[in-house]
Amino acid sequence: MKTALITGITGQDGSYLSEFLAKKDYKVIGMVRRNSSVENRGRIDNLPADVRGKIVLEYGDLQDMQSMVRLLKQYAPDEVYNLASQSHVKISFEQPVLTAQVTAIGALNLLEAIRISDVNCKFYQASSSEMFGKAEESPQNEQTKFHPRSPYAISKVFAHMAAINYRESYGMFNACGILFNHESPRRGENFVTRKISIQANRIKRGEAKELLLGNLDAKRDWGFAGDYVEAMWMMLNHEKADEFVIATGQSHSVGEFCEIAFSHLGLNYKDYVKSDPKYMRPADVNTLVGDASKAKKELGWEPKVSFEQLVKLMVDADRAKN
Ligand code: NAP
Ligand code: G4F
Repeated sequence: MKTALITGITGQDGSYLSEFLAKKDYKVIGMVRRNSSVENRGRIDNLPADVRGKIVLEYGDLQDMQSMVRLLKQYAPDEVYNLASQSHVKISFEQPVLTAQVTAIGALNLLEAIRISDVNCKFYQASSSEMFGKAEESPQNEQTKFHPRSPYAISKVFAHMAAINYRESYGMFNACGILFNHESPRRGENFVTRKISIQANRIKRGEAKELLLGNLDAKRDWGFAGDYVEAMWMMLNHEKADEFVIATGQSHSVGEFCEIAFSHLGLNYKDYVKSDPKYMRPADVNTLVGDASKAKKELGWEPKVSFEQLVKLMVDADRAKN
């Protein structure tokens, strides 16, 4: 039985990856931060009992290297997935230093913890399409130049390059997945897709009158999180540590997401969606679209859920919760 250590296990991707690995008979060690309440563990605690039974939660923090050295020595994992970060782009403008401490230096802390613990493990870094930012070419692939547009994206570039540098310097098996946006019913409520799927249902039930958003013209390459965690595992089980873009190859605007979500509930989004400066960013990324040819060819990875299916499954999941 293999052992995987996951940082960020309580997040969207952490829950899907845990589920995926548990079904492959891994023992999963999830690093969790101390909180005043354990309510943020819902995504893990609600997994089926046979899956939950293979997950052990342990305290640790990306900002606390000692806690990670302890876990690495205790469990000697075969695979380490670094999914933890301050992952909200708009909030990174409000907390730039914290974002860098967690998302950039936190990743370096973990790489150092692996190096000094001398544990023989493979390492996955959750890199982001936000690193392309104001992209110079479209679609973006592994060779596209980075032009980060936020403290979050700058931090991700640092962590990405640190993972590559530790591979080159110390021979570590460090793979970086440059993942484009991926969503699900487990997406955090303040990311745009989930904000739309929740509020469209509230409007349908008569509990709200409008949905306030920021930039409706921004375009993203949106896929399903369940498909994307499989790519993480494929990267660590590939013959060589490398970088891979993971994307659907199609881009849609925030407005299009609203259109499908509202019409799925029999509503016209134009009657309810309004733009509010409060949700605008000092610098936004207007359009991102990824070219995942390398992952398709070398890993055999393919996205399975289409954009329209994704929007509808998120709206349906939030409808069923009430
Ligand atoms: P998420 O839902 O925001 O989850 C982030 C996780 O990081 C949570 O478990 C959070 O714990 C944990 N965390 C935050 N600060 C920490 C710290 N100091 N020490 C330890 N854990 C900490 O993010 P996600 O959507 O699952 O994304 C997973 C990773 O992929 C992130 O690194 C994100 O930046 C990256 N990424 C995401 C996407 C996407 O579209 N989803 C695309 C590209 C890259 P709490 O529950 O305690 O807050
Ligand atoms: O849903 P978002 O907040 O996601 P964003 O900024 O693309 O970042 C997500 O995907 C990245 C991968 O490219 C990850 F690395 C990152 O961790 C995160 O998971 O915003 C998407 C777009 C933006 O252009 C934003 O300006 O939607 C626009 N938007 C318009 N109104 C809004 C809103 N975003 C949010 N969160 N809230 C709004 O009201």
